[in-house]
Amino acid sequence: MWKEEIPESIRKQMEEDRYGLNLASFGGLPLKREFDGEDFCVVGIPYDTCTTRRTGARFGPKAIRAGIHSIAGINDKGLYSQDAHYAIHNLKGMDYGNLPVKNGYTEVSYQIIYEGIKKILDNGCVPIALGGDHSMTYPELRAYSESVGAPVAIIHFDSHNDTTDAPENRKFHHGTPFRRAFEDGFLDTEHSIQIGIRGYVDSHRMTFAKEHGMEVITARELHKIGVEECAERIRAQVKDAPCIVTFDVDFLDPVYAPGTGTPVAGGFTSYEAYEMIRQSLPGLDVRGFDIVEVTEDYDPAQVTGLFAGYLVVQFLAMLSKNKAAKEEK
Ligand SMILES: [Mn+2]
Repeated sequence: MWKEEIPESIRKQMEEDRYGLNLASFGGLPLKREFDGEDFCVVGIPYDTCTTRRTGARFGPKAIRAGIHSIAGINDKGLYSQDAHYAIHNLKGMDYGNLPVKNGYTEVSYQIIYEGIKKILDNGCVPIALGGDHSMTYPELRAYSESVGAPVAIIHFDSHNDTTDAPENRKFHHGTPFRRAFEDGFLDTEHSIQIGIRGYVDSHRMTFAKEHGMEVITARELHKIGVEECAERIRAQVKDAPCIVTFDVDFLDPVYAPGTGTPVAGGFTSYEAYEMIRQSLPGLDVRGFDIVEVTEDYDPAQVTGLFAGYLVVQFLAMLSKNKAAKEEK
């Protein structure tokens, strides 16, 4: 027979489900839909009908939540990241679960995404959206710009510009969100920046970005200048504009993130991505975050979800440090 007595501290940890093993919430965060003064809210957007090549990003939220289990959890000191050696002590978070999008029905799903992000913002939380294909950032930007009362800038990590000028009948897909967002007045291109671009570089997509004052750092350029200089250029472009971070996992080289729908070789390492978040975001007015295009069906080792979960932790660490710095002032 085992000893029936469980020390109180251990019992508390067990009840906290710190590795999210029960209902697989993000990092074991409380899975709920009522808000209670949280700083951030994780939300899954399992929509991938707007992909143009390989589908499966609808399973991204599941893969990202699964990826986080082994690397972070809630303890008395908050959500922590072993890599960052920093306990996220001053943020209260929750996991909203997934938004009830309907694959195959783009416009109603956009409405659900817009309403979901708006609700999170209206409750004073920073949304952390787990995608899903990249088209979801378009309705997200509507919610952000309404919340701010002005167009919002993007810090956009991707191998593609996602500014395709598609004709009417293919207006909405994962290659068009930032052109649509600009046309509708949700996107502040003049403080926006795209980083890591290496697909369709000589095309109208790139011309659009440049014509509207959006800075672009191609993959080739980034390999040359390195993370530090890139972080400086991000900060110089965004300045104090309200912005969001939108991260397409195909920014990474397929070696580091094989689980994605439109991989392009010649990309970046997980570590470079984490450093980019750490070095570029301090002091910026970041209103939200999304990580998109995680398609783990193509990744038998499941390293893509692991990367993505960990990226969110890096973002939360920055959010936490920004909050602490603001409170010190
Ligand atoms: Mn993209």
